Amino acid sequence: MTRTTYSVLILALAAAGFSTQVSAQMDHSTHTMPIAAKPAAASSAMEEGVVKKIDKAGGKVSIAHAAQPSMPAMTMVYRVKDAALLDKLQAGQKIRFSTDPADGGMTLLRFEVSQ
Ligand SMILES: [Cu+2]
Repeated sequence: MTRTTYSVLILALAAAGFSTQVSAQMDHSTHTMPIAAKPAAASSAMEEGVVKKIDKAGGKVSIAHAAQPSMPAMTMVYRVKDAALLDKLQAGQKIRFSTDPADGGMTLLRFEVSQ
């Protein structure tokens, strides 16, 4: 990301009242729009996805999530609420998971393996 686009992103997020979320890692910038427009839309409902990569050092996990009302299917990098979750996740797992609406759904709260 160039310095210019980064600045623009900061301004856009600040204007939307999300100035604290600048460091959030997203694979798709489109994710920002529904979050900023409708915080309440990011409910705690379970989402479906497939675990792609676990980054224990970074405390993150990549999940290819299924299409949702506000978003097409895509792979996104999530933080985890509890680092212990990273020990239970395995690449290739099909899971149902919930995320934290407080940060726009970018933090994995819990998951269950689906068959
Ligand atoms: Cu997404």
